[in-house]
Amino acid sequence: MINKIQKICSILLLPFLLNDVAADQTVRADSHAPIGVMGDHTHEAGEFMWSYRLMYMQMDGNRDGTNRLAPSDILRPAGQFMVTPLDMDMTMHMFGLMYAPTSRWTLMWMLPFIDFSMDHLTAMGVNFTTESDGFGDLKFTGLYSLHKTDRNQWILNLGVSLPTGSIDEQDVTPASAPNATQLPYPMQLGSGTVDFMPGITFTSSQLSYSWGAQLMAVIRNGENDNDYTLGNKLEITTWYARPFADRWSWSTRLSYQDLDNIDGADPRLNPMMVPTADPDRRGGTRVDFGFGLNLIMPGTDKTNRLALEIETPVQQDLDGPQLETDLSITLGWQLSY
Ligand SMILES: [Cu+2]
Repeated sequence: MINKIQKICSILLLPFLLNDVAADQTVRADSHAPIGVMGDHTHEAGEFMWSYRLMYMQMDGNRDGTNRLAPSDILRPAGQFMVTPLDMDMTMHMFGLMYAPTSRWTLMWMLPFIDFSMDHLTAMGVNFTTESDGFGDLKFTGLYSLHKTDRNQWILNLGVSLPTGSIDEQDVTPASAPNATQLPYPMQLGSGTVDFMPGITFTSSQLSYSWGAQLMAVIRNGENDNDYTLGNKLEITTWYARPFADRWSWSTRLSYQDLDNIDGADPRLNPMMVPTADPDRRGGTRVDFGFGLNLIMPGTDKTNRLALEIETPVQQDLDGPQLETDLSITLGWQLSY
């Protein structure tokens, strides 16, 4: 028993015991942004990086503007809908590959596998759940190192998202059989359009801390096969990180997101039935606060990183009724060589 405790303690303390070993190591845990940020760094020419992120997002309860709504505010007779969503869970597995053909250019591919589950309540008092899962949109980004010194770097992010994710997810629960129905917009896995993702990233590494900022847009092009276009998105984020115990760093982050409503409409969805089927109830703004940890794992010639980030909204203003976001957790692993 004591042996076991000793073993567990030594594993937990390993990063601290290895301080001396890490002292001559040049790679800092905070040389990568908090794990929720994408495209924050470039690689040396010829370098590869594989990554995997497990992202979990929890949405619980509805809002209109900044006010919270009870289901009875949304459902008839007080409200105008036959059905309301109650909560939604999203689990996403994000697979990534980075490769730098030159010191100026780093290429990045990302493919998500998404799993949605949404609970509902009807005006008649019946609960039901809808689910969808599958691969989302494949994203390809060219990261151009505009300016790099020992301390600072400016990166131009030139991304494109390809419509590999399904926009024809249907409700296949026994309750809906045999007439499968089209699931509403937030249960679909892709945008159905080719989207541009331009952005700019700045990072600065000082002796005892680092910080960075990123501005990123998602610009949709044309209309998808189901006669609609998801809203454009603007994201601004800034973070501050501090190394501790050499192989570790902690971070705080603030991000702002502005999402537009949907243009057009899927003719199979009835916007009078449930708020999630209304293209004009998808937009809004949100401010998130995040806390993260980065770790460079000891004992390997490859750079092996683990990271965790937890984010929670501090403000959200939604075109509702719309589900509010409550929590998101990102766990990531990165291996470069
Ligand atoms: Cu990388």
